Amino acid sequence: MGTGDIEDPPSAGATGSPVTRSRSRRRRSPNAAPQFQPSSYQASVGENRPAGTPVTRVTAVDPDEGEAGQLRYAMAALFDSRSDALFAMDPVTGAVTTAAPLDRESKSTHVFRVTAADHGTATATVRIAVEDDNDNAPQFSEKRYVAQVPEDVAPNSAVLRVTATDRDKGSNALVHYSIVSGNTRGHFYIDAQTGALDVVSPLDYEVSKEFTLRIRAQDGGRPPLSNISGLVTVQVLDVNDNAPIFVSTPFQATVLENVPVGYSVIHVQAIDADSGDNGRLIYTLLETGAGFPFAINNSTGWIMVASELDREAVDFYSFGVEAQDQGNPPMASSASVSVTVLDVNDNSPEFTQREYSARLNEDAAVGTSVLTVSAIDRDMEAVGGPSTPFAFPPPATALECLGGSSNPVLGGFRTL
Ligand SMILES: [Ca+2]
Ligand SMILES: [Ca+2]
Ligand SMILES: [Ca+2]
Ligand SMILES: [Ca+2]
Repeated sequence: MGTGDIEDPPSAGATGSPVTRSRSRRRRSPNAAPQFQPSSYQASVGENRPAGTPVTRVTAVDPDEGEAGQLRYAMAALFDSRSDALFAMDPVTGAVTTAAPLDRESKSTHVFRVTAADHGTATATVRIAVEDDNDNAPQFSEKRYVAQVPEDVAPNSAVLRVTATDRDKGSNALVHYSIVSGNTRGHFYIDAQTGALDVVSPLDYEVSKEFTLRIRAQDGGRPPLSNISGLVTVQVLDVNDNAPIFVSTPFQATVLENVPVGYSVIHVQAIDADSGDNGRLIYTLLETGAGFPFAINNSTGWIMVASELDREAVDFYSFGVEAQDQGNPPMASSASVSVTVLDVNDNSPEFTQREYSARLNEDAAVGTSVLTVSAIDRDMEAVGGPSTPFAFPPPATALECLGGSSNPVLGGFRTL
């Protein structure tokens, strides 16, 4: 390299003086085009590096003696013009550097045609691979995953699968899943590799109707990036797994025999822990024949008088009541009900004979028994039955009436 080299670059860089160059080359040796060695380059550089980061250097050899320094390098994107703004080439040294931070996830490979120009032009290709940085966290495929699971689902049944993708590469994009919160009773398990969510212990709609699980997706970068925005809502569906249960059994009631038809005697009630039709109860009476004097409101469980009662005919009823839910299949329970019919004074005493007659000597002594009459009262003593004394309606007569207290009542008469 002499002073001539220092003077030469302007003419080499400009296209305006080909004559001068030709003349000087001819003077030295036969012209030959430069050649790249090698003719193709592979390089790599990390993403996110600052502008000016060295990538590679290309070199062409100019057989023309002493003029290597006059080669001018240039590069142009081969397939995608976006590459041009991201790399720079030193026209003198052939050094390739970044011109801006790179993003592997937008473009992972850049290919250039490079040229070295002197009296001729050499070309080569440079393929630059962008190395991955772990600069992307995994992203879930859904904002919220929703699944519905019947409460009687078998353990280890699949619920759903969450998926998160990571735009990075290799282990930087390898996603592992875990449950962050919401799995309070440990009903759920997530496969760390696949994101498959399973039920692992029995659910009970009557205890928990819904679960909201927060899922973490974490990549395998160093350091790892994670995303805990994954939400899974598991809605538990009711199954008819509870039979109705009667409360405060056995049911016992009393009712006056003269209450009107429609009178409410007793309320029987069962509870069912299920929901909807699975807990909607229909009540029916059991062991009742035609003419049975009680009926039940199917939906409320109120037992009412359905026809007139008569304690003197039947004073005690014992029967069953059933509550059946409307699930599929339905479940039912039964209980016993007893009703005691209470007396009211609804019967008059009745003489056993319509007419009595007796013969009595006119000189009968005072106190002589004359006649015994008898009457029957079908009511109970407490409400005005047989204790009622016999008496003559006024005016008074010469006979005294002796009351009785058993049924039939015997009444005696004697002279006064
Ligand atoms: Ca990346
Ligand atoms: Ca990543
Ligand atoms: Ca039920
Ligand atoms: Ca249930």
